[in-house]
Amino acid sequence: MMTESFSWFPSLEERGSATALIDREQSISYDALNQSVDRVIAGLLNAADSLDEERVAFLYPASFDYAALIIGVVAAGGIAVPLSVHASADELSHCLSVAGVKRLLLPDALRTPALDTVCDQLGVAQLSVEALPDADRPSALPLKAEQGALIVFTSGTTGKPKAVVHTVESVSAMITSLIEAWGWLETDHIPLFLPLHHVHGIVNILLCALWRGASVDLHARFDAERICSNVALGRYSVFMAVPTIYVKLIAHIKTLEHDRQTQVTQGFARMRLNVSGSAACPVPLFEEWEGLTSQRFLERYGMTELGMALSNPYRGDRRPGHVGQPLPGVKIKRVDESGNDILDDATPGELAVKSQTAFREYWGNVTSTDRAFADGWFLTGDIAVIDEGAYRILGRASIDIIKSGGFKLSALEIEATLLEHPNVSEVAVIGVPDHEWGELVACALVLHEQVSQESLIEWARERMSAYKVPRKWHFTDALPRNALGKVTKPSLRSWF
Ligand code: MLC
Ligand code: AMP
Repeated sequence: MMTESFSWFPSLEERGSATALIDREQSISYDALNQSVDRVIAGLLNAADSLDEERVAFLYPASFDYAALIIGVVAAGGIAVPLSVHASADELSHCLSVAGVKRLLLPDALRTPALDTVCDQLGVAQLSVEALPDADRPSALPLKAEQGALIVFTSGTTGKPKAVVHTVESVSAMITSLIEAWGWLETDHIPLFLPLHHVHGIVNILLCALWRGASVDLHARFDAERICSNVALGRYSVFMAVPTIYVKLIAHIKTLEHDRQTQVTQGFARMRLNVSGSAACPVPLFEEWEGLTSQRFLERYGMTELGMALSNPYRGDRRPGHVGQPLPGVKIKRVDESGNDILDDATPGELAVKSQTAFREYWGNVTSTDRAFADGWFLTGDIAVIDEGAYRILGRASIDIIKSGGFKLSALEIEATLLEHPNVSEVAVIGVPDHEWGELVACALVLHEQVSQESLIEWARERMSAYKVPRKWHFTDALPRNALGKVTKPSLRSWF
C-alpha cells in the first residue's frame, strides 16, 4: 500500500552558513549546498512534476556536485545511481543497461571514447551538472515512502553485479538509525575517502553527516599521509573506514618520527568514535589500534541490501571479533541450510534479516529478488553464532564471494571475464586470506596457448576495475574436479 507524502532530507537551508563540505582549500556552507541541490532538482525536472523513478546515473568523484546530485535526484523523484569513477567501460555498460539509465551526469574530464561508444549504443545522454538547463524549481516535491531512491550495484553468487534498489523510506531509515545509534552531532567533522558507489561511503558517512548538519572533508582517494596530517591537527571527531585502511594507517604511522607519531595517535585518541566495518576486523588489528590510539573500534556489520544491521554499542562494551547486537528496528534470526530457525546460540547459522532499512528489489530481476527472501526474511549468506549476547560472524556460505579491502567481489564474474581471453580454457577464482586486504583474489588457470601473466593482467585491467584483477596467479594443466566435474575450490587454497 502506498503511504502518503514522505519527507526526504531535513532542510539544508535552515543550517545556513554552517560548513557542509570541504574539498581541499574550498568549503561550502549548507546554504550553498542547498542552492546546488535546488539547481539539480530544477535542471533535471526541467518543468516536469517528478522524475517518476527515472534512474539518473552519475559519475562524479567525491565533490560538491556529487553531494548535490545524490540529494537532488531523490528529492526530484528520481533514483540516484552513483557509479564507480574507476569502473571499466564494460562495467559501466552493464550498470547503465541493467538500471535502464537514460541520463548520465559526469564532468567532462571523465568522458572517454569507450564510454561515448557505450552511451551511444545504449541511448544514454551524457551531460555535466553545469550543462543542466536553467529552470524553476517546483515548490512542492511530494515523495512516497516506497518510491525508489538509490541504486547501488553489488556482486552476488550469480555472475554480474545486481542493482539493489533502496527506497526513500529505507535510505531515510538507514540514516536516522545510525544518527541515533552512534550519537551523530552537528559539530561532528568526518573525513570521506571511501568510494562513493557503496553504502559505507554514501550512507554511513556522507548522508548521515549531511542529514545531521555535520561537516564532511572530501578526499578523492585514500592518502594516509594527508589523512594523518589532518588527524594530527585535530580536525576530525569521527572516523569510519574498512579494516584494510586501518592496517595501512598503522603501517604509515610506524614510518613517522616519534613526535609526529604522537601527534597523529593523539589526534585519533581525541575523536569521539572510530568505526570499522564492511569486512571482518581481526582481533589483533582491534588490539593494535587500541594500543596505539586508545580507541576501541566500534565494529558493525552491514550489507548493500540492508544498510547496517548489527553494531557494537556506542556506549557500552565493544568486544573485539564481535559485531554486537541488532540495531534498533532490525530483526535478526539464524537459519540452517533447510531454512529452519536455529535457536541454540552456539550453533552456526545463516543470518536472516527483516528491517525497515532493507532494499525493495533488484532492479529488473524478479527471480533474484524472490530468491533473496524466505518468508520476508532477507538471507544474507553470512554465517554467525551468538556469543554471550553478541553476534560473531564466522564467514560466508558461498566460496564464490570474496571481500578484498572492503569490496565485495564475485569469483564467477571474474572467471567469466577471464574466460573471454582467447588463450584461457579453464579458470577458477577464490579469495585467499591476507593480513592487509582481508582476502586477495587468486586464480588458477589452464591455458591452451602460452601467454604471460603480465599480459593477462594488462588485458584484465582494461575490462575490470583494478581491485577485481587477481593478485595471485597459478598456471596448471588441469583444475581439480569432483565426480560431477565441478571444480573443488577449497582444494585450490594450497596452491597459493
Ligand atoms: C585497491 N586495490 C585493491 C583494492 N583496492 N586490490 C584488491 N582489493 C581492493 N579493495 C589495488 C589497487 O588497484 C592497486 O593496484 C593496489 O591495490 C594498491 O593500491 P593502493 O593505492 O595501495 O590502494 P588504494 O587505492 O588506496 O585502495 C585501498 C582502499 C580501497 C582500501 C582505500 O580498496 C577502498 O576504498 N576500499 C573500500 C571499499 C568500500 O568502501 N567497501 C564498502 C562496501 S559497502 P595496482 O596494481 O594499481 O598497484 C559494504 C557494506 C558495509 O560493504 O558493511 O559497509
Ligand atoms: P556489500 O555487499 O559490499 O555490502 O558487503 C556486505 C558483506 O560484507 C556482508 O555480507 C559481510 O560478508 C561483509 N561484512 C560487512 N561488515 C562486516 C563485519 N563487520 N564483519 C564481517 N563481515 C562483514
